[in-house]
Amino acid sequence: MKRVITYGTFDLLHYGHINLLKRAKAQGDYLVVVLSTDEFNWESKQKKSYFDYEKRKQLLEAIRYVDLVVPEHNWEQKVSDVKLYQIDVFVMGDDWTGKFDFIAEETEAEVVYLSRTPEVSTSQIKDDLSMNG
Ligand code: C2G
Repeated sequence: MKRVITYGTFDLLHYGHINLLKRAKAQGDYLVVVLSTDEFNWESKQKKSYFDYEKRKQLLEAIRYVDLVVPEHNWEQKVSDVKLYQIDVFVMGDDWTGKFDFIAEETEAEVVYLSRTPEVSTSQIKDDLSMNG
């Protein structure tokens, strides 16, 4: 069983997120999504998600590619997560390219950066809605 992990806020879930989750799952057989808590978003990413953690978790758990959703509390938990969940492949969108290469040095996991889906983002959705009502 090849186990994959990825991280994110996944607010206002959109097809860019789905494309990422689909390709992440295709890297193995089991996908763990580590979902940023509301506190982590606010304190460390200066993001206030539209949907709270429980709702974002509920949405992710409804996606066929997702096998497990667990909380992301801080930036530092990735190495222990990879070990805890016996991860073989660590996946992030390529806006993070290079930022998590240390995972491959400190664990047995391979690090894979997948291309982002162009022209869609949570912040763009929010901007469009606030401008167009
Ligand atoms: N993503 C994508 N295409 C988009 C938008 C997002 O492929 N158009 C990917 C991002 O690259 C990321 C994942 O979807 O891999 C989740 O995106 P966010 O919710 O914006 O996650 P982020 O804020 O980057 O949080 O510790 C890592 C952080 O939790 C990552």
